[in-house]
Amino acid sequence: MNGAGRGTLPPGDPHHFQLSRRYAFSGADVIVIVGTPFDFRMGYGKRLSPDATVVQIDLDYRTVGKNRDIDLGIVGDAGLVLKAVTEAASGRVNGGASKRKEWLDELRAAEQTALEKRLPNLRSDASPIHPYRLVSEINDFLTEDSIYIGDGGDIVTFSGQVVQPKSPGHWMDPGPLGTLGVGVPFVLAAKQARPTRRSWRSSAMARSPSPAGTSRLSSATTSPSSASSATTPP
Ligand SMILES: Cc1ncc(C[n+]2csc(CCOP(=O)(O)OP(=O)(O)O)c2C)c(N)n1
Ligand SMILES: [Mg+2]
Repeated sequence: MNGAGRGTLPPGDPHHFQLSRRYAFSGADVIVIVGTPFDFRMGYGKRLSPDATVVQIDLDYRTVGKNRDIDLGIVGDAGLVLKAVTEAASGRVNGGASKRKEWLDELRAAEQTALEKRLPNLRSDASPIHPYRLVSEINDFLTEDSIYIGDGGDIVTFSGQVVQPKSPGHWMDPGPLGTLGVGVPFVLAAKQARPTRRSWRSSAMARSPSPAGTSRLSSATTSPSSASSATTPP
């Protein structure tokens, strides 16, 4: 899942994977890309296995098949298209999820390996704080209603690997063009759209001339947005 899709599956869902996207792209037989362009996060399509059958669904016909050849393109509202596909496939799927168990287990193992690699930094007491520890601490504070807004380069990458928004629309980031500076306007917009929800903004503020191999992060702010009120969500 990329930023726009984060939270679509809740953290506990058996199909929720956060750290194995690249692994999945390189090993899958069929890849269905829904509502997102082949942008820098997918190596403009290069990270998808060249042998995979690729289906792309998007509302905008200009996005379908852009940057990478695809096997099937469907132009339309993602929700409506997926609903129609589900209806058409109902009762016709041979074996269903049980047939994909082996692949799902493989992905889960890749996910676990990636998590274990990060664990020392997630728990690190180092000063300045390691970005993994920072975003992990914020994640522990998120409630069902929290909207997480990331603004930056590295901090969004770190956040994307750790932070788990609880439902769709509860994560905002600089998007397919990586446009920095969206943090404050996104907080204002989120507050306007969902006045009773709490928004969290994370941005890495400064660089330090740090020794090679250590974090470039010298300070970071994480705060409940100044635009958010103390109103308890309903
Ligand atoms: C508007 C804009 N200008 C420039 C860039 C190119 N760019 C990508 S990451 C980056 C550095 C960002 O540094 P910082 O805001 O400190 O975030 P961090 O990487 O530390 O999270 C720059 C300049 C961009 N993505 N968007
Ligand atoms: Mg920075």
